[in-house]
Amino acid sequence: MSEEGKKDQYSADSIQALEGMEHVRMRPSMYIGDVGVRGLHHLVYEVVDNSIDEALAGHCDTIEVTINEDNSVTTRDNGRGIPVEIHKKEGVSALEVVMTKIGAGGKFDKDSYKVSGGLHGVGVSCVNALSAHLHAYVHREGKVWEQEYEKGKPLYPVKSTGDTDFRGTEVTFRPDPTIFQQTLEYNYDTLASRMRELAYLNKGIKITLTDKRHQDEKGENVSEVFHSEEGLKEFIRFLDASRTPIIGDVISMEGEKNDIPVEVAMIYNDSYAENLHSYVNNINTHEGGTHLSGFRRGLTSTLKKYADASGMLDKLKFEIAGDDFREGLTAIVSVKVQEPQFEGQTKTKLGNREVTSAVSQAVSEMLENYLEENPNDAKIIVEKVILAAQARHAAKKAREMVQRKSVMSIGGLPGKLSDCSEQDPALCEVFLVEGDSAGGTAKQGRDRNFQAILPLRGKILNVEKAMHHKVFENEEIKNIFTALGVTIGTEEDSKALNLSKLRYHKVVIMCDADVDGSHISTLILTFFFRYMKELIEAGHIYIAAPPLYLVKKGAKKQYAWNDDQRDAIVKEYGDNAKIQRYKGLGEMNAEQLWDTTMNPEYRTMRQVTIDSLAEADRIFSMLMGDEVPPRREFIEKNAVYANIDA
Ligand code: 0RA
Repeated sequence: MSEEGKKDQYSADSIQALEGMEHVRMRPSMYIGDVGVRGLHHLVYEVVDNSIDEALAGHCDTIEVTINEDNSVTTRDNGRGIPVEIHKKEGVSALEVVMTKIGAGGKFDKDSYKVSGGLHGVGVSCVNALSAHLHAYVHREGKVWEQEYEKGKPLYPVKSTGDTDFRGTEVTFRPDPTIFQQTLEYNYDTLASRMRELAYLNKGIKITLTDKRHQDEKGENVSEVFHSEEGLKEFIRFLDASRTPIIGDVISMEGEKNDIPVEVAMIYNDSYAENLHSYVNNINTHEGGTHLSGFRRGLTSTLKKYADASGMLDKLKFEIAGDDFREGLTAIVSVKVQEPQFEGQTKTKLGNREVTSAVSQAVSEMLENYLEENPNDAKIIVEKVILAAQARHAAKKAREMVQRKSVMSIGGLPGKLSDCSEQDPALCEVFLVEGDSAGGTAKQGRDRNFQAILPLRGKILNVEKAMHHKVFENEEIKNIFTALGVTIGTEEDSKALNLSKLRYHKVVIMCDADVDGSHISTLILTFFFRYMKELIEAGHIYIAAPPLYLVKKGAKKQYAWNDDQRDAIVKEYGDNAKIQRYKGLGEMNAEQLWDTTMNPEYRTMRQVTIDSLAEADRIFSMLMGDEVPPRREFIEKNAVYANIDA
């Protein structure tokens, strides 16, 4: 029977009775989030998290991850090795129990220090259940032990196959194509960015990532080693590589408060962006939570106390707000919590109350020491805070202007917006189009029932370098806010977006397919990332993909989106095929633009997603910052033109 058939037969009750492994195969998203690209990569993280757990317990310092030619993945560590003796209760090897019992997770020894890793902490059995084939090797006490599985079912009992001097666990798994129907292809950069993050979060561990699918000029496999001796301190330097620090070095601390291991690192730079990244048991808590509140509380109270005592605030006519202490701040908070409670929409918000005061105390102690020992830096920080407070006052006025406008109905919509007639936002799309002329073509080409057009004039403001009030005063940005119907929370401590009045569920950035166009796309994306991140996270932002070429011969014509496609069409048409290179949207007429780029039946749009907030932050600051060399390198590495779709 097909998997689909099974799904229909089982009722809710009988699902409960199902064996755990079968349930994982029937409802994979419950365990790994989804069965798309993310879920596929999650399998690797799940196994690696087990190796990291071994390292945290002090038994492992080397992890190797290899993407094999067939897109199977091998992970290898020098931990204790999964236990192999006969499990008393189950009557089979512990290795088999770890690999085939959901929730066993292998964590039998409750006494040892261990915290749950993995986004859902589901363990390697889950990876096994979702793999067409998995081969486990354990090197332990001089012997090699092996077992293989298909879709989680053992092919033979655990057997010893030889002697070894090595100690550790090796797992090779090939994801099941019947589960991962969207794609089976691993993305090197996605894995690299997670391995790098893990290396910074767990200093001292050496993580090697190798891609056997690709070789460099010398014929060697693409490979990188991630290893950090200084941990979060180096992570901050990496994140802020394109920003200019205003204090001597990264401020950091590491310690335990109320039995909770806390690590914090921070620096102030000359930008206006607040970059806080928080982790619980190595999981990026996108939605923050109690640890982040603790960080904010510790930072605010300590700096406020220092500033008050310094007398520098005496002439200030208004109160300093929490936000003011975080302008130009890049910080990472990482805690390890035994039984984390995850809340929020994406279950990435820490709920454990006791963590707030632990982090707050840690941050206060760290900062008090630093300010005392570095009076020059202390003065620079307080001056920055005062400037931020003054700018915030100006920004608040500008923001209120935008709000007032967006509350108004049709009359308040920007004059340049050509709206659609459909009223249901879920069915509506808005195209943000570079330039008035392309805007005109799009306006003629669109389906006015559900597609709206908002032309943007030339280069939009680089928000990476602008102060907040300048951003809210900018005409194009005001137009985007009012057209989308999005408002910003007015609470001082929460600038969360209100998406309930979002007027279009698809917001499409449509720019020329050249370097200038991609620069403008990146500027618009930077704006969304810094000021409307929720819109990206909710999957509302898309990038249109106009074709690069039109190939014609006689009455025949076809579009091409890259050089390979173009060459294939030319080959098909034979001699005398005429190639037209589109330099911009403006060269297409309305019908062509509709056919290739706007018609939902034929277009290919790319949805903008964020794999790693830390990585996205670093890339945006680099692309939009002052330093040219890293930007050039990024653009060259990412070939034809720079795209951010990760
Ligand atoms: C169960 C118990 C112990 C370790 C592990 C599982 C373990 C799992 C994985 C997965 C990849 N690498 C791993 N390394 C270890 C504790 C071991 C003991 O008490 O000896």
